[in-house]
Amino acid sequence: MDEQFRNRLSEHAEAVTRFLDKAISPDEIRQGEISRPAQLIAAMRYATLNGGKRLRPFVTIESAALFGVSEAAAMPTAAALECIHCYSLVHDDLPAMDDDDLRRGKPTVHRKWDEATAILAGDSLLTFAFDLVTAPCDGVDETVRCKLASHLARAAGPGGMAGGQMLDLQAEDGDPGMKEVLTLQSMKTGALIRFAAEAGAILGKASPGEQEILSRYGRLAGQAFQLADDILDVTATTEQMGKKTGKDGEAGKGTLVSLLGLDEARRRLDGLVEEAVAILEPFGDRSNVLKATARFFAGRDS
Ligand code: GRG
Repeated sequence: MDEQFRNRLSEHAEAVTRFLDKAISPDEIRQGEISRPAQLIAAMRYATLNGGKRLRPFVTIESAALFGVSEAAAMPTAAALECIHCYSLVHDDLPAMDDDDLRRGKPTVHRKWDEATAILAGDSLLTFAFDLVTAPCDGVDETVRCKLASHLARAAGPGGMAGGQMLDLQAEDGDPGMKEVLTLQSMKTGALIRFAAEAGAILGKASPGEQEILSRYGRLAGQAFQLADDILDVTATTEQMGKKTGKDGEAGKGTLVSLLGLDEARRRLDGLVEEAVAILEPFGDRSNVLKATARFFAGRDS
């Protein structure tokens, strides 16, 4: 992978971490808050500041940059998205869901503290995300913030990620086919990644046509990300991924790898990346980073 791309990824990731470190702090009481319980804040910090790759915020910051929006103006939305992603991981790891002991190579939140703390940390990250996205921010007017909040809610809620998780749990008892697997994946993992790209266009007040391009790119990038994850689940080690692998097979989960086989899944992944790159062509070289991001999603090894 191109060194310039990796540097850019780590620069944005560090900026997101600095922003979250400040925003989710025991002393950073916001107007209207009464107090911030130490254990809850500690669990929220542990969930967000423990080494995530920050891929979704990266897509938001880079999509926004395509329309001339600064990193500072995109940051609250990017960080909000990361909060929702981290909440979903905390809740996904709970005994009632995937029952995992390891996340990002460290004990999961309910293992480090307890289930109640993990549930409340997840709830708080979800709620806090909407505080971040709607709070006044230089260069982002009220209409834009309202639109971002609405799109984020639809991506994370019953018709998006949470709904996808429900379908995923139900699929364990059934025998889902291609259509079912594609739908649940587009909701469970895809919706947040689609939002990551759409958010840049919303922040940049892009034309409806441009917004549609970013939305389609986000959909394809999300599919590529999930398909790479399914492939890694059967090809990578637990150490490499920082979480238990081989779980899909153990749970009897239908994935594109189990439905298509590894070779066909890899061919499909290449096709998704080609499509994602082609869709950005109207933006020319200005979209090179987003094109590289789609390739990175497909080629990642953790
Ligand atoms: C509990 C409402 C609720 C939703 C859970 C996203 C999700 C839905 C569950 C996670 C299950 C999972 C491992 C899905 C595969 C794709 C995925 C989200 C991988 C982790 O994302 P990365 O690689 O993680 O971006 P880091 O740690 O880098 O942030």
